[in-house]
Amino acid sequence: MPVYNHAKQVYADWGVDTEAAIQRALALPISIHCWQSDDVNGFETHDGTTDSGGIMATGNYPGRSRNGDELRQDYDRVLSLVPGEHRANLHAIYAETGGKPVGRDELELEHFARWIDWAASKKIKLDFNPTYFAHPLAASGYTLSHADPVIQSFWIRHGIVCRTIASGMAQALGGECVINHWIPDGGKDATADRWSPRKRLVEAYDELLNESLVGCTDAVESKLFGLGSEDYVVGSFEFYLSYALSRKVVLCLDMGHFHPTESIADKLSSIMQYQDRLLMHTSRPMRWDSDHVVVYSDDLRAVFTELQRGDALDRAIVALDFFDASINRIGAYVVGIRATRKAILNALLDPTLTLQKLELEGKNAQKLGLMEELKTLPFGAVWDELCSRANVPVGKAWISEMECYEKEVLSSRT
Ligand SMILES: [Mn+2]
Repeated sequence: MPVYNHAKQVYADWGVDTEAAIQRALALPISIHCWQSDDVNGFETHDGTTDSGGIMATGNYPGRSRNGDELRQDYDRVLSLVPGEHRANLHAIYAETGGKPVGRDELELEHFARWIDWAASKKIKLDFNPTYFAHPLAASGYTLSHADPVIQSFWIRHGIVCRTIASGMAQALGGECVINHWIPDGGKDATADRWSPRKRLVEAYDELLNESLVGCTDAVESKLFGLGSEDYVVGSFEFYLSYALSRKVVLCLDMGHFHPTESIADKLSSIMQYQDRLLMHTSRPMRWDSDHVVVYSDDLRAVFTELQRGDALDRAIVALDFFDASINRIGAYVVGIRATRKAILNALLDPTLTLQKLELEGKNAQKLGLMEELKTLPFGAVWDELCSRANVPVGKAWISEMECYEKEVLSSRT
């Protein structure tokens, strides 16, 4: 392609190999969350509560998936529109129990048999998440840190069965299954005891993570605040940073779980001095943890550029976490996944050594100048080439495919 050949030459003049960048960008797995397809509803028969533990998908655009078959149908279409290596990320509430109510603390691998069969047929791996929210026993706002040992132990048992399921998924599909633990626990206002819940949370995790399971990679995810936990979140950043370091589990950073002006990118070179791996949830907060669809923003580029500059891309586990119920959900997926892959490619095209050398030599105007020029290099041509090689639509061509799918499939879901 002449446009790509020109771009390849332009980057070569900067000392950047576009061929190597395309190959590496395609190979880095992105774990696609299942919950954008159905607005975090899940397949359980709820007994009364729709409380979702401080997260909320707003909007009522038609066409959300209503069962496993529809969700997998959505996955299939999405996977045909996005380039590169992918994984599928499930929550426990996406168990398929054949209509039989099964307690969260009684879930078994067999309830995910259809997911495993599907993943095997697609040659993709599964990741997993316990669902510590949207449940009557989470209605108080506390789960693993609950003061009532009966409720706390229910959630510990849920964590344990989920780890067993994750290990089973890993063994069935090969490789590892990353299981991410996020809890909504916290207080709305003027919390008088911020100590006891955190002490109980340490004890709960120590119990549920006690056993080492084949293929099960545990991660823990912090948060700043949630709906109903504005004043106090038990699992804060400091809590989990310390927990992950002392217990040797993976830390998860969600781009929506920090102060709006806080740079997640700047944390990476600190945390990764001590942590081998890091789970990144790409999300887009708008004024708060709003979980907007990820776009190709400065924040997203900064995260992946920072990982590349530290030669740490291979130590990052990349997963998506957003949900917008107000737009076509296939479109939401494709925009977020392609934006994340673009940011990975952009990072791999960074002339890191050149920039770092100028900085070391004190040539900071030259460095700033190059960084500005970098912004208008023909990145789009390299991105199009990546899509073309992955046999997915180039440029905006995916939009008409989304529209076809809406007409043929989504419009009949009423
Ligand atoms: Mn997250």
